[in-house]
Amino acid sequence: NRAAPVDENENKTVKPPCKLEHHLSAEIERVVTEQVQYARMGIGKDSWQLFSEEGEMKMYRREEEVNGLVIDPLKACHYVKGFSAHEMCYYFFQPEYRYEWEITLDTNGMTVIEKLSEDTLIFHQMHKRMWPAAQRDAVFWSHMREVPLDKSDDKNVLNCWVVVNNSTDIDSLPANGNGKVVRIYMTVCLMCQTVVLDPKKDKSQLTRADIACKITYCSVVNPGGWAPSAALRMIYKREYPRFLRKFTAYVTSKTKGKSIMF
Ligand code: 16C
Repeated sequence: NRAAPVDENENKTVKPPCKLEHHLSAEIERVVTEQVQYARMGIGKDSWQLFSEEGEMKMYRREEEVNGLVIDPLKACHYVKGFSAHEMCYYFFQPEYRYEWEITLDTNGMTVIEKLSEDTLIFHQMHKRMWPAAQRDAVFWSHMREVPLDKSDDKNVLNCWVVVNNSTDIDSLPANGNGKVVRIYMTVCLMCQTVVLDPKKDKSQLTRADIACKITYCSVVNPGGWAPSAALRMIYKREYPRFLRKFTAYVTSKTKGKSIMF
């Protein structure tokens, strides 16, 4: 005589097989939409200053400060043959690869705090100290998804993937909790498009020689507390190019000889 099982999803607007919502769903939807729009704008007519150029890789910044702290927004564009948008985003998102390419992490500096869904994780990261500033840490959600193509996309673009990393607060890890480590606040967006180099070929015939990845990486990092402006600008001018050069070489080596993950 037991009562019929209660359908917990009965009154939810989103029902299986759609993804169930979690407490960050609405924020993620809003930030991802904004970030994709912003990445799609490219360099446009805004006043971006080119600060680094190495072959196809170009990096731009705008000098900005908030309460005396350097937060210079960055936009980087790159184009690399031989791997897909999904592959580039996959290696950037998945935690098991992070120590192999992320050089700003302190020893054992990365922890997955929570898995909200297959495509959304919450990370805590402890970064290397940049003397004489205090050590920094970050808590952020990271979300990966395929983005529908847009009419502004080139006609040789096959698909588009994005990873957005955005700072968030969690009660168990309060900012500046131990008085030594300062919390940084960031919004990072890696948007990638798979470009088909031979339009005559069907998708099933494509090899690594027939594809390229068009990359847009945007970031704004607020140092959260005092850090010497000149040194910080010198460091990011060196570290962002190093990151994108090293990370794309890493994706090339990880995907070599494997079937393409579209
Ligand atoms: O997007 C990237 N990585 C993602 C996965 O880890 C994620 C993390 C972004 C955080 C980047 C800020 C880390 C600053 C830590 C302090 C600097 C240590 C320098 C050590 C040098 C060996 O989205 C790739 C990120 C590539 C970052 C390039 C460096 C940017 C410096 C920005 C300065 C921030 C303020 C630091 C104040 C002391």
